[in-house]
Amino acid sequence: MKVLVTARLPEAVVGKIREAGHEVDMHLHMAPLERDQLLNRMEGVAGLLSTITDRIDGEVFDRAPGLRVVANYGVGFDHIDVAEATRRGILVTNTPGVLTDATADLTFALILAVARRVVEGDHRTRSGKFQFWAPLHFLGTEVSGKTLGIVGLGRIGRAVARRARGFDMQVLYTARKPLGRDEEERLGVRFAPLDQLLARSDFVSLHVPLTPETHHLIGARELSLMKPFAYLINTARGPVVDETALLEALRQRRIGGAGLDVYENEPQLTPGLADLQNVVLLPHVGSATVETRTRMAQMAVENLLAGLSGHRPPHGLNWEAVQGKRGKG
Ligand code: 8YV
Repeated sequence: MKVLVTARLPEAVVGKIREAGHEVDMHLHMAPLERDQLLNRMEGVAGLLSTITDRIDGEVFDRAPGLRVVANYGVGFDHIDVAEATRRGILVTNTPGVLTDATADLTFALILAVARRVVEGDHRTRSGKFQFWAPLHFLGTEVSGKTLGIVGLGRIGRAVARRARGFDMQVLYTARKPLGRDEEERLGVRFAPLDQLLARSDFVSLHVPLTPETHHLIGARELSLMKPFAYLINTARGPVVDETALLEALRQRRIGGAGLDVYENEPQLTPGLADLQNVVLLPHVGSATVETRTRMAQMAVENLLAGLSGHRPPHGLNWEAVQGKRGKG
């Protein structure tokens, strides 16, 4: 069967698709496939291994009537129309778990970077501006012992909570379904409704998927509830935050700063954001370690091969629904 891999992945992993007897068409350039290129390359495709930079919707499915599986290289799948895939009997899979630690680590990298002005300090030192030491020079905010608000306590949110313990932080969280008391105690976290969490936290870190309910979850009103010296950290999805409102809050110093790995209109930034001192901006690298990206590729390929051979994949998002459809079809 024909498999389209829309981004360059390690040869050792892609080799597994060939070993299984499939023909692989892999996009080899670093820059993502343009929409037209993606549509043109869909002809005859039965398996699609794709990334966040591809919008996978009905128009894509129309080009490949024999498409059986879309294996997403990543845990978040807001760029894939899963309902439409299900309607057409196309299996969609993702790669949960393997990127949890890398993303939680990066969350802490951002917390520390914004609070201790790591990037600003690096620039200052490189540019020869470190000319003396003084007691009141280059002060930041202490992280240890502060309150961290985790919005969304899924796999990554929990991993962030575990790391926060090492910094003796108090951890508040919001979740669709609060945990039981025992589990809260085990994790060292306490439930707070979003408004309270925002008002009480020194660092607010977002770990919710992007859905219609979480779109602009953090807007002008929510930012106005935050403490004037609190920091917002986003390693989840850009559109969870109203970036224009965030820019305004940062400009007016209504919050202390922000550490962002994701943006509302990625890879574009809201004009003005990059001019601010009180932000650290990363290019969506939450899962970007050699170890994690290799595991993601392996898991995506396992999912893809299972789907192509009609077996239950390790991480299918719509396996049961698709089985039901195929059964009827
Ligand atoms: C990936 C991510 O970089 O898994 C996710 O949801 O955002 C990142 O880990 C991206 O999805 C690659 O497709």
